[in-house]
Amino acid sequence: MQFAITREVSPAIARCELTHLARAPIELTRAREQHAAYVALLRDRGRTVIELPADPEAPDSVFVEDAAVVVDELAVITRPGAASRRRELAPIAHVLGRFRATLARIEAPGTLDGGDVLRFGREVLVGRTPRTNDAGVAQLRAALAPHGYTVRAVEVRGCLHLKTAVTAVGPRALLINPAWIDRRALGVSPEVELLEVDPSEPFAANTLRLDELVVVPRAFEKTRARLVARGLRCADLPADELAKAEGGLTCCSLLFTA
Ligand code: CIR
Repeated sequence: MQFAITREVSPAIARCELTHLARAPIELTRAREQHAAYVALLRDRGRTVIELPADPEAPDSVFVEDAAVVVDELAVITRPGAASRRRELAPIAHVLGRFRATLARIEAPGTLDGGDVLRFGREVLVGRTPRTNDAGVAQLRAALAPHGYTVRAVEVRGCLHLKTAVTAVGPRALLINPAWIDRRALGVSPEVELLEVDPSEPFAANTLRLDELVVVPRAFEKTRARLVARGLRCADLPADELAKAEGGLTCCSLLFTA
């Protein structure tokens, strides 16, 4: 079965961490409506959704992706780079413990945000960002390498996470914002197709791939048109309210099979 862990938007979302964006008022009701549409799409696409209740003490807890890296063989509970986010881990670890016999953990001094981890087949790219350090990358490698994954650090500049700058839109295709990530630094094999966002839509690189469907934030029509022209099946979702908290589409779920 295919599962998705999500978490309701915290009433404290206005106190979220921000790195590259100026603080703008976030409408809680609107954020919750958009999040509900996201959860509904996951259900439509056959995911069994495990929705955790909101945590009023954890402003960013809707962004569950950052708390864990889940592969078929095990789950790795992260240690987020922002100390305010570490209380988010326990409930996620509790749920994942029902599905994976092994839960590895990133330990101090390591830091790692799940948003910095892009799995592409057996290749795992990890963004080196203010949230993810070398010790975090090394610990993730130690946890995944015995299962046949290659873990490689990638430099990212100008955005929060690796997946703000690049996501997979097909089994051999990545969508990138070349302003935030260097094509060559990605180091993927030459047969991997690299598509680019429309330059007027820098945040469009964070798409959510559900089977063959590529979900794009509704505001990014031009990038979506590029993907459609390339023959990809696309859908959109309203995502602008949580985007003010520097969150994208991948951030709001942890997807895995069991
Ligand atoms: C943060 O700065 O941690 C949150 N405001 C946004 C996290 C977004 N998560 C993600 O990109 N995976």
